[in-house]
Amino acid sequence: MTDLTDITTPLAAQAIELPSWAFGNSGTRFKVFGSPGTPRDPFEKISDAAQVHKHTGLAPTVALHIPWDLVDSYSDLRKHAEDNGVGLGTVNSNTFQDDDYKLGSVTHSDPKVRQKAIDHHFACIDVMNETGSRDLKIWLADGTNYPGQDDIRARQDRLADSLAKIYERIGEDQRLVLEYKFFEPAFYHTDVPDWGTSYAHTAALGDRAFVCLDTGHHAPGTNIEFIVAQLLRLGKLGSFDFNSRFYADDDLIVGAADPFQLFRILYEVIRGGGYANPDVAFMLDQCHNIEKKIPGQIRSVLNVQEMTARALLVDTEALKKAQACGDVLGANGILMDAFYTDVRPALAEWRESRGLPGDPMKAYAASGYQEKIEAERVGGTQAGWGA
Ligand code: PSV
Ligand code: MN
Ligand code: MN
Repeated sequence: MTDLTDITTPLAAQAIELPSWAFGNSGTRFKVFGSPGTPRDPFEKISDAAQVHKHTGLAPTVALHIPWDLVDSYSDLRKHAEDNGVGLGTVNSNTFQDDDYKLGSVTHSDPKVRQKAIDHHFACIDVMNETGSRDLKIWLADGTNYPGQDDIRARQDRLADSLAKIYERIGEDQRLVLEYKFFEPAFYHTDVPDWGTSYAHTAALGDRAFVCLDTGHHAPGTNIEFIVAQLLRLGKLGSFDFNSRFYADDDLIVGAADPFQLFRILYEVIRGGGYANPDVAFMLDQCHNIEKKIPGQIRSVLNVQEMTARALLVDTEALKKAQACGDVLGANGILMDAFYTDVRPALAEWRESRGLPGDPMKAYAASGYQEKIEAERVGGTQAGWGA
C-alpha cells in the first residue's frame, strides 16, 4: 500500500467549500429533473451539505448564493450551520436573472441599471457581515451577442467604475473575488472573459481583490495549470471553482471528465504555495442534474482529495534534478509515477485512523439520511437556474 506518512499533515489541512446550489434541483435548458428529498429552503441545503463534511471531514463550509439563499435571518442560518458542524462561506452575487439585466448589469449603459446591480452587491456585503463570510464572489453574465451591439471598451470602463464602488464597501477583512468566463450566456463577447481581464481589474482595485478560476470556464485545450502558476506568481489567485467539463460549462463532478488535468492543476497549486493556504479558497461549483446530490458532492470532495494526495506524492527533488539536467522523459516519468499511484486503499485506512469512514460513499448510503429526506421533504426548491 502507498505510504502516506509524509503527506498526512497537508492532507489533514484540506478544506473544500461546497456550493449551496449543488443541493437544489438543477438541469439544462431542456429539462430540470426533480429529485426526491431536495431541500425546501436554505436551512435544508445546509443540513445536506453538513452530511458531506460529516462523512469526509473535507467540507467545513458552504457558499451561499443571493437571492437563491434569501432568508429572514442570516444569524439564524449561521447558527444552524454551526449546530450542524459547518460554517457559512463565500457569498455569490446574482445579477443574471432579472429582466433589467438583459443588456448587462454593472456594465449596462443606463446608470440606473448599473446602480441597481451595485446595490445588489451592497446587499450581499450586508449578508457577509452577518454570516461572517470573507469573500464576495462576482460572476457576471454581462456581454453582447453581436459585433457592434455595444461599445466593448466603454463597457470595460463602466465595469471598472462599478467594481470600484463595490470594492470600496467591502471590509478590511473581506475580499472581492472576480470570476471570469469566456462565453455564455453572451456569445459574441463577455465582459470578463479571461484571467487577464480579471487580473487587470482586480490589480486596479487593490490588495483585497483577487481572481476566481472556474475550471470549466476556458476554451477547450486551454492549459489551466499554466494560468494557476501565473496567478500564484502574481499573488492574485483568490479561489477555485472546481468542476469538470467535456464540452462547455458542464459543471460536472470535479475530476470526472479529466482526473489528470485535476492532478496537474493541484500539482501547480502545491508547487506555487497555494495549497492549504487561506488565501486560495478551494470551492466546488457544480450541479447534479441526474445523480443524487449529497453522494455527488461526497464523490467530488473525494476526487479532489485523491488527486491532491497524488500531487503531494510527486518526488519534487528528483523532478528538480531531472529538469535541471534536461532529462525530458525522466522528468515526465517522475510526474506520471505520482499520477498513476493508486492512493485509494491508503486514504481509506488513513480516514479510519482519524475516526472517519474508510468509504464515505458507502457510509452515507448506509446512514439512512437519504431515505429520511426523501420521505420527509416534498416540493423541494430549484437550485436557481431557471428559477
Ligand atoms: C455560471 O457560469 C456559473 O456557473 C458561474 O461559474 C458562477 O460561479 C456560478 O454560475 C454561480 O453563480
Ligand atoms: Mn463558477
Ligand atoms: Mn460556470
